[in-house]
Parts: sequence; C-alpha cells; structure tokens
Amino acid sequence: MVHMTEMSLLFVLFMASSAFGQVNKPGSGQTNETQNRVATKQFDSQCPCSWVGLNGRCFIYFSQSLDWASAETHCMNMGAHLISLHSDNEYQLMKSLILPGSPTWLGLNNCMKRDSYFWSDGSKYDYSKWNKDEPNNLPGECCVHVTSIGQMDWNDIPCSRVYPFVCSKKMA
Ligand SMILES: [Ca+2]
Repeated sequence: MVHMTEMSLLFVLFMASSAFGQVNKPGSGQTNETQNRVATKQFDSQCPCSWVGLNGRCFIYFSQSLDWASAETHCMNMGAHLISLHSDNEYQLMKSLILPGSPTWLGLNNCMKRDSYFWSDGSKYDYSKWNKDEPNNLPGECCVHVTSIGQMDWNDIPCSRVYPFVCSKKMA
C-alpha cells in the first residue's frame, strides 16, 4: 500500500515536472524543487487543480490587477475569499505563490471601524505582519496589501487601488 502510494506520488511528480518542463530553465534547481513541493502539496491535499494546500486550506494566486472588492468577488465566485493569514507558515506560502516583490491584496480591512480589522472570510484577526509605522490610517486607507517596497510586508491603502491577489478556501 505504501509502495503504491509512493509510486502514485512519483507519477504525479513526473507528470507535474513534464507539465512545467517548458518553464523550467537549465540550472534552476530551486525552481524545480519548489514546483515539486507545490505538486506534492496538491497531491497530498484535497484542493482543486492549480490550488496549493496547507493547514486544511487551499490557496491560489491571480496576477490580474483588480480593486479590493472586485478581487474579493472574484474569489467568492470560486467559493473562496481573499486570503486570510494566521501564521508565518501561511504567510511564507503566500510569498512563494506571488511574483517576487509584487504588491498583492490580502483579505484584511478596517473599513467598517477604524480600530477593528477583520478578514473577509470571517476568520479571527490573530496574526499580522505590518510594515514599520503601518497601518497609518491615512484618509481612505482601509484595505491591506503586501507591499512591493521596503519591508515588503503589510500596508493599509485605498481599496480602489488595483493589485494582483490570492484567494483561499477550506479544503473540500
Ligand atoms: Ca498605509
């Protein structure tokens, strides 16, 4: 049984490496390793194709730039929400999915109440990684994104800005 599982995993990794073959570049061992790790996560999880699983949830990155509400709607149309983060592990997974240095929406905002942040998926606000001196609550800044400059962590910014985004949902 274990042997069969290993064989199945090897087959999936082989298929994944074939599928990704055209984007692999000679000498990019780290890229191959990352893709294999992603493929393994997909295989181990109960996530739809192209989603990555961690801690009972599935994650996917979209490179198209949308305002916060449109990005949330895009996620909801797939039974998901903009990503919520609850640990360094989840944050690092997100960073491995997005383009390096790309500003990216999170599901976090305080538009309803200045002192009360909430995640659009309704989960508890129990983790944060704000840039230094953020959130600074400048006028109109009530949605949160990962910045492309400085510490490349979180900043509050107007929800009308357009950025790529990550969706997350519970594993089926
Ligand atoms: Ca800010």
